[in-house]
Amino acid sequence: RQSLKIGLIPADGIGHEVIPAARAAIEAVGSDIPKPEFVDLLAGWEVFTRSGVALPEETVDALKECDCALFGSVSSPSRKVTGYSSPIVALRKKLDLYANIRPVVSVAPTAGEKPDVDLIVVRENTECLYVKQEELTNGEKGKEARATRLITEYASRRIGKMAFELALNRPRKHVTIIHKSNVLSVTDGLFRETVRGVPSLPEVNGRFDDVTIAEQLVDSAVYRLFREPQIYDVMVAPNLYGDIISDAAAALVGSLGLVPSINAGDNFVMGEPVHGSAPDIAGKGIANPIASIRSAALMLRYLKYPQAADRIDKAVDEVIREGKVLTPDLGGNSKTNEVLAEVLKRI
Ligand code: NAD
Ligand code: K
Ligand code: MN
Repeated sequence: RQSLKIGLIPADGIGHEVIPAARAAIEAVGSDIPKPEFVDLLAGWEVFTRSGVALPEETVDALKECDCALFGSVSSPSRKVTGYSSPIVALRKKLDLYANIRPVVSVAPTAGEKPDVDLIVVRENTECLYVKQEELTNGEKGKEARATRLITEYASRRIGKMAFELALNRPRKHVTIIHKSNVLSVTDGLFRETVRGVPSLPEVNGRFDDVTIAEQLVDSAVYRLFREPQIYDVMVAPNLYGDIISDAAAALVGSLGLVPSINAGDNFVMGEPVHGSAPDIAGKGIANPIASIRSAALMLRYLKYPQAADRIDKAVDEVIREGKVLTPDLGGNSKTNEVLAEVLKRI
């Protein structure tokens, strides 16, 4: 590559405060990556209220010309608004970013100490209840709402492969399948069986034979996550469970403002902090930029620039360990830009 074309979609709320920080971190790694070229793109609630479109065609077209992208967060309303549909859910489908990879790692107080939490949530990113086929009807006893929950063998298999692939590169090589097939034996049953079957697929050729497999019902998985998070290495889950488990895991490491993710497909990757647009703190300049900065590192790692990713991650680790310049979500009183400045100094 001569240059690295990166689409930037801050979207709404604190997205405008944290995505510029991620951009600055990428610029700081210099020659460890091809020259970055940034493309500012629109999506979200704010652009919807101005133009009536939450995900402009131009944004999707421009992304297809990019090597990768960073997405901030959208402010999706909790009520139904005619014409509005979450652009992040749509983008994941349009670009076939089928895996949402969310590493949750506690930063040890001293270097070299084993962190209590060191896991990756691998969330299926295209189906489950997020196909958003909902209907409201009038039943005999009042309104009735229904939703379709789609689980396919195809999507379960490719997310399973992704989970085993990731496990292969980790010391513990352990995959836990999250499901609720004691109740949802057809949908979650298909997910569970398909993921379990991945290691014996002919095309896999025994590559995953060293990976150990466990499974856990989603409710008790959350319970065990809080009591003994160290049992988890790679957790693979259908879309909704993966969404919930990763926010829960974020609480274990101190803040949602720390947890990064990538939306990955076979041909494209989009970094994205796990958190939302945080309307309660938006505009105050106190959003934690670390989740976005780490999302940039994760994206660069996925694109096979491990040196650049390591430099960013190490700088962030140091700032957290030192504990002097932190945003309020981590008990500090520093601003977004002050945390960024500390990170940039160390990159
Ligand atoms: P949220 O993640 O925005 O906020 C939850 C809590 O965590 C808030 O108290 C917030 O202040 C705090 N927080 C989150 N990120 C932080 C950061 N970087 N630094 C410091 N504190 C941080 O979740 P919510 O309040 O339930 O949702 C707000 C909006 O975000 C909703 O409209 C929701 O639809 C949207 N959302 C979008 C995405 C996405 O873009 N993928 C994900 C989740 C929620
Ligand atoms: K987000
Ligand atoms: Mn979420």
